[in-house]
Amino acid sequence: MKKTTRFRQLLASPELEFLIEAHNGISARIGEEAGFRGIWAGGLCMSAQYGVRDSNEASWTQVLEMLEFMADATSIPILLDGDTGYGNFNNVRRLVRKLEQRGIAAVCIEDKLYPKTNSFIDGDKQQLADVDEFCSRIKAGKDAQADDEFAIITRVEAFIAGWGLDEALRRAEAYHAAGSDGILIHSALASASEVLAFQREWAGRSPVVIVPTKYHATPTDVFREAGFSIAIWANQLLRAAVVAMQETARTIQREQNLRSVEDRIAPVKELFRLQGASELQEAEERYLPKRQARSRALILAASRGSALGELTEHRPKTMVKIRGRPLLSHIVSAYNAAGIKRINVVRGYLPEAIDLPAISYADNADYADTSELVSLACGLGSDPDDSMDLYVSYGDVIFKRYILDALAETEDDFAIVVDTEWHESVNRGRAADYVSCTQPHSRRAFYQQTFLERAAEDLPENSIHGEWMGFMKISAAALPRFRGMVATLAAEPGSRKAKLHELLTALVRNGEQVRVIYTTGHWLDIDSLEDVVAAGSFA
Ligand code: SPV
Ligand code: MG
Repeated sequence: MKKTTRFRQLLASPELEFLIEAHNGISARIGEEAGFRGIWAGGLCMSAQYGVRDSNEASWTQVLEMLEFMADATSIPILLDGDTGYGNFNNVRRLVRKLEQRGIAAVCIEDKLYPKTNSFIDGDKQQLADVDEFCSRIKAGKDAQADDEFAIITRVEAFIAGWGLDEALRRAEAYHAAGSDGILIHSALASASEVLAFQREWAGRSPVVIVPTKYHATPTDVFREAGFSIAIWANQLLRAAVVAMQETARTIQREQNLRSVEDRIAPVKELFRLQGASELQEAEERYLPKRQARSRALILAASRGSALGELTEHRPKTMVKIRGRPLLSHIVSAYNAAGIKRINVVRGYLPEAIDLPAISYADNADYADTSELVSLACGLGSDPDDSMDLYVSYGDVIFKRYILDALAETEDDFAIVVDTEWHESVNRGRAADYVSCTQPHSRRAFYQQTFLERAAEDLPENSIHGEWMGFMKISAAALPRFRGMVATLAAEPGSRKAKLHELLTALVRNGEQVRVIYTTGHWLDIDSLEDVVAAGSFA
């Protein structure tokens, strides 16, 4: 239903209806949410929120601008307090057309002269408009409206200006004859006697609207029984806000902290809600091009690294310095350079010694008696977010960003990076995760995808195709499955010491395809003092 029609219904309703004052978008929405069926955009509060006087100091187009925000923020009709119509008949015509364009349902104009001032400031000194001239404003406004349901309420200021009931009735009659859709009868008395006397004599010739600001103590039932059409609560929201703002400003100024105010003010989230922030998020989903799935990283860094001796007496291996920066900081930089900034590190040995900023931490308290699988389970458990791809790597492996870029290009659920230079590790007799794949590294592997078959530390040399560097990418879609598998495996008796290559083999056993990306070099596993030295030139 059109807002104009809804306002007409309020005006014609046999019940006493109410309008609540609002002066900007958020107060209008608050009024609607409270259950009001209509809004009074009052001149007093609209000008006050701009910090100026209710004397046409804010231009009518500035009022119009704010009205547009109010109409956009609400679904209920707005009655504008249009003061005197901002001029003569010509200004009223233009006003009516502009109000219709901005979705305003009705306007109230008062029989005074431009520039007007508020009725409660020396009201009896205020000059009323010539009746005929004011009627020309009404007629021009009615002729200008494009929508038949748009309403023009005319406000009789006879009581305010110190005239009596007869003058009020004479004027109301003339305005009614000129086409006014309802009379707003205003009074500055502390009792409702003037408006009640008018209502009795007017005898229902047209709907009568009142503003009980000064006679606020009169019970609402009195208005109901008198048969008024609408009562306007004309300034209470802004007055309430003023008290709250004054108290809050003084408190913050005095205390220079937010402790005592924080719980007494609306949470920021409430502002978001009133602004309709969630609708924008939904719209972004609908309209914006889908961004590449974002990624996060999980770094397993629980072990001490005893082979480094004194170097790890007061810090875990991942905090050993390479070129003046902890190993972990090099790893974080490589992730950051690949656009991955959300990083979770699983700590174990001397957790408080790992304190790089902008990282979240999970602690494997049992690190001394467990192995990588338990740390992985611990890290996965600490971050239940499955909306991003996950990269897993070790806190003692430094690498070039190239490795991450190669992984990022895969669209597989599971992908690992395998170094083709595995002979060196075999020759040096160091423990390494060897893998056997669907095909060895060759030119062919460039155009035919390679998948993992087995991973172990003790593969027979003739079935080794490479060495796994500990990098694994799990797609967001596969993460729930991956979590399940890790949890099941970690819960098995005897798996407390399980290494990650066992997880790889378990994935294959469960029918998952684990994509293999062959590379040569570009990474370094820090296992010994020699490695620390070598890392200096690598980094
Ligand atoms: C307003 O709210 O701006 C009004 C009502 O016009 S009053 O302030 O009582 O004049
Ligand atoms: Mg006003």
